[in-house]
Amino acid sequence: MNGEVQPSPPQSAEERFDAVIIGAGFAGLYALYRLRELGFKVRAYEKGGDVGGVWYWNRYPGARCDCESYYYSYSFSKELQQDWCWSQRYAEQPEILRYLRHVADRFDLRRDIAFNTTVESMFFDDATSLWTVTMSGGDVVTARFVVSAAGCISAMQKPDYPGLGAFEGDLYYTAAWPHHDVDFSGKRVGIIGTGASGVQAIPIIAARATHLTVFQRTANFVLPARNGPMGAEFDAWVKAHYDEIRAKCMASPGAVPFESSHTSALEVSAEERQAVYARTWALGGLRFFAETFSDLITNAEANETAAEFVRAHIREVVDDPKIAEILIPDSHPIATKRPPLGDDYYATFNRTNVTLVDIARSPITAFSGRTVQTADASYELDALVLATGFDAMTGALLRIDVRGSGGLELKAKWAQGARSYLGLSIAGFPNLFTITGPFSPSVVANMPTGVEHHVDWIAGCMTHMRDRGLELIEAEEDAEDRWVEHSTQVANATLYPRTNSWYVGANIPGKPRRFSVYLGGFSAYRQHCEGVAQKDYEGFVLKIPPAAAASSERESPSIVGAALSG
Ligand code: N01
Repeated sequence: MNGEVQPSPPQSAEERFDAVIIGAGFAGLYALYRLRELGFKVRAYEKGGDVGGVWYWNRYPGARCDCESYYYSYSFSKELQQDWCWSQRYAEQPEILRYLRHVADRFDLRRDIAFNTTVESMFFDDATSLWTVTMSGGDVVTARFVVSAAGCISAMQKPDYPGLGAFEGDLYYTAAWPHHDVDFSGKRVGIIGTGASGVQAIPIIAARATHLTVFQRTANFVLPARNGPMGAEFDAWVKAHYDEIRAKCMASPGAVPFESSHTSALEVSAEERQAVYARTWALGGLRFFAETFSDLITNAEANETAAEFVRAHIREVVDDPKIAEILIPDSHPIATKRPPLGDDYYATFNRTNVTLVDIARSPITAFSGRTVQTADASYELDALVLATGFDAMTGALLRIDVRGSGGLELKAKWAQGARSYLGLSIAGFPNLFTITGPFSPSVVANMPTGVEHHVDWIAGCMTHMRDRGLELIEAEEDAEDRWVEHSTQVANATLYPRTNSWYVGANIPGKPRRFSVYLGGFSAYRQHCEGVAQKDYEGFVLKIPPAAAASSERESPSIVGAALSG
């Protein structure tokens, strides 16, 4: 059952669905489960040979979650959460993939997923209010709704190095890692990229390879994960307290069961501050931000106190002061680039078989044979690993030819940057829902929790429409403008937008700079979405089918749910 290539369901030409789901990762699987449970006819299309999404593709050495698995997991089935046992606090990629395969089998989801199938284009027909969706291989289906579960950090970005093709050694991308074991023993390996993926891979590859050369463009603040076995006692405690844990996630800004701090880093003494940082540093993970001080992301001076704590740690751990200085981040406030979690990351640079190359100072200029040439040196390598990131937030959807009402191209709509109402819907693209889309809390909230919330909201909306005979929903342009404006104001009150990061699209040449994550907090966002639904989908237009509308004597074609529900 867990083979790489799964059989796809048989398909007749132009089959009609209530909803097509793009992707079968965390989001797509839950969307399929929930919508099917509500009686909708649904099919998911998945590019990969199995379920898993990013956890299917990102199987590089050391790949693991940077949230603890007991809350980076589904909550929709109490039986599932009681039955499943995580072996580690931060599960490794193979275990997360096993979990998602288990979910697919347990809820019999595979029969409605077409694997090895990429959605290539989708066109909305104004006359019928249906989407026509075309797949790689030429299959075409129609659907009332399309639910994009294509992911926020899933569209791999290949660096635009001219001449990379001239490298004759083995080339690997962390985000498209081979499905067989890669043996680095006896090899001279290079790695470009020191974001979350590189930081996880570097200590593991260093321990296996003859030599590892790390090409670093920007030094990152790396926090300790403090991974360890889950342990029977902790597992039992979690399972006895799951309701509280999930409730805490729902009520928290980051959808995580942390205790949010309400204290400024500047209102306590230096000693007290140091003690708070040391306590959360010892606990590990992203508690270093959530449970320390409330203004680390809004006040540059407060932020600097946390940054200095990490810099001191780097100086302490790294033996060679010159190497430590290259590793010390000074280009951005801490946390304005997603801080990677890594155990043993800095200590890895004390190994005699690891070389750190500062390519900000001496950029890579050429590749030839087995040589990577920088401005002032050359490096002989048998293999090169690219951990160079993703076209985040918009890349996955923009790689599909999406055309909405009146033939509007999504590429044109987002030419100056993403726009969305609530991260759930895009004006001009009726009946298209995006799970954790731009301007939702998406990547700053614990993903499975965010995904479940979005899917439940979408499922509620689709049920509302079905119950009232409504066949079209579209975000109003005004509502979208106001939401983007509000989200941008919230973001601009923080330090995030100033940093060149994938959050603002700065890693993609030519991408319009836009910070498109809602930073008002998951809990507040959730309440806002519920309010919108309760006010009969405020900010959306919901319509009966055009044919029914034509025969109706109603004055306004823009019939919101309230008008029909009475
Ligand atoms: O990608 P990144 P990632 N020449 O964009 C460098 C999530 N994630 O795959 O900073 C040289 O963060 C780039 O340098 P710079 C997580 O949210 C989660 O590591 O642009 N270098 C940077 O060092 C994460 O934040 C987990 O100067 C180039 C690196 O490549 C997100 O995915 C695990 C370059 C890219 O870092 C992305 O992480 C892994 C070039 N041309 C990832 N282009 C979990 O644990 C790029 N770089 C859940």
